[in-house]
Amino acid sequence: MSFFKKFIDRFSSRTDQQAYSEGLNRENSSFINKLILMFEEESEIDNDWIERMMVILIEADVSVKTARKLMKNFQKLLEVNNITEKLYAKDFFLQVLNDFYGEDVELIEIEEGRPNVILMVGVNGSGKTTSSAKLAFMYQQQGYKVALVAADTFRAAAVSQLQLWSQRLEIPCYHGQLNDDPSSVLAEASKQAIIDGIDVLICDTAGRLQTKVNLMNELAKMKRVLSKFIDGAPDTTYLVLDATLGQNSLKQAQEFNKATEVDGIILTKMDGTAKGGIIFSIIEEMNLKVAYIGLGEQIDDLRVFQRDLYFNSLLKENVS
Ligand SMILES: Nc1nc2c(ncn2[C@@H]2O[C@H](COP(=O)(O)OP(=O)(O)O)[C@@H](O)[C@H]2O)c(=O)[nH]1
Ligand SMILES: [Mg+2]
Repeated sequence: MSFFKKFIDRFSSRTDQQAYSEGLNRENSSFINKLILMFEEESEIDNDWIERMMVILIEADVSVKTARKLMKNFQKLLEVNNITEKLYAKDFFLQVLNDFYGEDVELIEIEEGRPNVILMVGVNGSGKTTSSAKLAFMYQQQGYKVALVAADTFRAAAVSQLQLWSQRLEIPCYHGQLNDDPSSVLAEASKQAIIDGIDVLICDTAGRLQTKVNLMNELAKMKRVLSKFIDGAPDTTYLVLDATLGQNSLKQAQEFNKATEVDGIILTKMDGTAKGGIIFSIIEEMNLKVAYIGLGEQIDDLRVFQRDLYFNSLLKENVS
């Protein structure tokens, strides 16, 4: 058994709950710890406390508008339920977060008999290539035949990075030459995926910062080409965002969201931030939900976003 296989076996037994607990930042300064401490104070809720809660939320990248809304909903719920003590308020706060977030995003169902195409978009460094490999691993674990496409043709390293992952996972990696038109790489890959009987085709793209019109045209062309060879493709488009960039990642997200139809967010590097409130702003500002979160650099550190697990991890001291 190869080193990598052994390594995968070791990690793949981790539950989502464990991955969340290990991955989310729990240092003293973290959003999570501050929130937990707020509910441990043995006194009644007053305006000062509500304001401190607001500050914690805003510091954690929740936008001012969203933080206000959350706290307003929270106060209403406390009033209705006659709760005045901080010690008893935690579960109600959890309920407010859950209600505000709403249902989790629906993941695509893999259709048999054709390549189901996932398109990854987002700026350079956000974690597209790594998340493509992690998604490939996830689908492979479910028994699907998976292939990767290196449609980032602007950096030589981008292809080799994806090839390395595909070798480790022992799956095909379709690629072109440096500076090829990404759409032509996608066209060739689509044809090959059909020949190879691929179930899930994950397309890693470049994240060049460009003008809105160029970005829009490039993404539209990629989608057009995919749908030309595979009916209904891309089945889903994920926008990959780096959680450590906070409100800046929100600005990038808005650019992509305007440029093309995005179905969900992959929020990476949640292990590297003491924050996490960006999730609420993404919903409020863009009406998009988080499909997956990245909780580290290992192959199984991408997990389906589950609001219950996430919010519980925010407010419960020891979830592991
Ligand atoms: N800690 C951590 N690092 C990540 C995560 N996702 C990606 N990275 C790292 O972020 C860097 C950029 O990732 P990459 O996939 O190359 O980004 P791309 O330019 O969008 O393709 C790499 O060093 C990755 O290992 C994550 O969830 N957690
Ligand atoms: Mg990349």
